[in-house]
Amino acid sequence: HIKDGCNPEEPQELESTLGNMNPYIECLNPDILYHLNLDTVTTDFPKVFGDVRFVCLGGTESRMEKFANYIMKEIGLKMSQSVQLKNISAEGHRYALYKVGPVLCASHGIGGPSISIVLHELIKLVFHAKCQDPVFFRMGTSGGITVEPGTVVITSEALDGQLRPVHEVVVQTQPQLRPTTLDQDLAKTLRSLSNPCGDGYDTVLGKTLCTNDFYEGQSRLDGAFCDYTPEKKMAFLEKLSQSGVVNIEMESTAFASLTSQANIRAAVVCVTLLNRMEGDQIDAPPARLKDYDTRPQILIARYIRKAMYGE
Ligand code: R2B
Ligand code: URA
Repeated sequence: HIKDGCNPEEPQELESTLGNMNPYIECLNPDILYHLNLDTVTTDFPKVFGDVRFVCLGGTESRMEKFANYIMKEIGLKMSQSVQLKNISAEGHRYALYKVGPVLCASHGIGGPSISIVLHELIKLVFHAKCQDPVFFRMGTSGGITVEPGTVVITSEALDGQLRPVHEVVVQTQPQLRPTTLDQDLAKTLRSLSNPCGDGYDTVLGKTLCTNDFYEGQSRLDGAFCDYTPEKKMAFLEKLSQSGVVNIEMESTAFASLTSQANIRAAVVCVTLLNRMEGDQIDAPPARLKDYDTRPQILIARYIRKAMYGE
């Protein structure tokens, strides 16, 4: 459909597909995405980032660099031998950002505050670039509840430390409870791309508990402090299991609430490093942890290849 007054010879101006964006962004010239070391005057966002369709986040810089190299091969993108993938945000010294054709790969650090900062800036990035219906993924690690270590969990619902399906943001002293909606169709599609016989590990859909701490927040007995008993710890983990919680991590509520606020389809895919019913310390050998780390990446790469090439 061509709008009145448009010249069909000229490329159509695309609009951002995002919703509910901050109206004051339009007044910023430049808009400085401080932690990504980007700004809208020195970088032409629609030109550089306009083709982005998938935004993949993971905790560490090294995981995201590995994923960027892996997805480059998976989608058959070749870069000339002298050109290496470049961390676009290196000078910001906070997060890593790589662009591989339509796939943007970013690190998010640990916890809600860290992922929330990079998500504000990534959402503004795809907004300024006028990306069309970008899909966001978080690929991470987690502690499993009853499931075998190495199981891949696709989050059906993200719950906060009080088991509420919300992300609490304190704005001008007032706690705001933002819903942690995730795209259920996307989660099911991802699940359908697992291969229970061939993969050699399970991929399940289930609820994820998101905490603000790795130790007491996740009912561990191995933090610097602990004022509950082993029995209380187990009672809490049992309660989680009975509520349908399959894993525990630290970013899903912020990730789900920020993406859903902008009407962005999003999914959380985390591998479990241990079964919390059996212990607290992560003692799997490095080679096994490395293998676990690739599992969410493999599933997300299958999704991206299918979306790009139908295979
Ligand atoms: C999983 O692993 C990290 C803590 O070790 C944290 O970022 C998370 O969600
Ligand atoms: N990440 C977490 O947040 N918890 C775990 O137990 C393992 C990884």
